[in-house]
Amino acid sequence: MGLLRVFRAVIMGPPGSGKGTVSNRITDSFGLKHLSSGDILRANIKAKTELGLLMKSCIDQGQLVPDDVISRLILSNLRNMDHSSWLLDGFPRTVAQAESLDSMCTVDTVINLDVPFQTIKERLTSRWLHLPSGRVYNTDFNPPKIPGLDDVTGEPLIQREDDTPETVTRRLKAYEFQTQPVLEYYRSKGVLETFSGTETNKIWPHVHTFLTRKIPHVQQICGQA
Ligand code: G5P
Ligand code: MG
Repeated sequence: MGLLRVFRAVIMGPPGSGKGTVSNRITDSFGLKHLSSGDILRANIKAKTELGLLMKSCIDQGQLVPDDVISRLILSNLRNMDHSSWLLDGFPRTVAQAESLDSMCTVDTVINLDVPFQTIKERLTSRWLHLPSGRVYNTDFNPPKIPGLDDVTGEPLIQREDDTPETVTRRLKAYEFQTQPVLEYYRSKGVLETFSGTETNKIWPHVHTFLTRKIPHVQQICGQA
């Protein structure tokens, strides 16, 4: 089949649009490695690292953490995955972050989940999370088999401190003013693919079809190079 190049994708969308849920399905179906900036930050908070302690109040208040801190953290993680295909979730979230990612590598595709804000507000207050793996549940949409426990490990689930209604509103504002310009940035580079809807189960088949076409295509082009 010739040489296979790695495939690099970013998944974007407002808080609660389903980035984590769709990422889990993409990694299951296509074997990309999943790197979530929010999961990494929460792991640092849980482990009480210096970085985690510094960032906790920002995150709890629904504000973005500083660009230089998060860019350094994510880029150093990506350097360790140099030879793997990956899916980046939650980064970049500002144009400055997108530029720092560009200075290291070219992104093949940006999947943009376009979900109305009202739908999001309803979802986030019923979210439960398995912190070590990043698996997400929802008491209405995909409840765990046993309430409060992770399906795979049986370990306890937690609720995020930034999922209160006031903080969700602040996170949506940060998205509107700081992250939406990143969509323009990628649109102008011709790599943005938008999927609109109010239900992940309806959005997912379109993402799956798109990636099925896209991933072999990248590999084919490089096989010929
Ligand atoms: P995060 O962790 O990146 P957000 O705010 O971008 O957080 P979040 O909340 O993790 O995004 P998501 O991943 O888009 O949302 O969505 P999800 O978890 O899959 O789904 C949300 C809920 O809805 C779940 O309970 C799920 O089961 C349910 N659900 C999914 N689909 C459906 C459906 O069809 N129907 C229903 N009813 N339910 C559904 O970032 C957190 C913080 O970290 C900092 C910031 O402070 C940020 O606020 N941070 C950064 N700061 C600066 N720069 C960066 N790059 C940063 N990255 C993180
Ligand atoms: Mg998430």
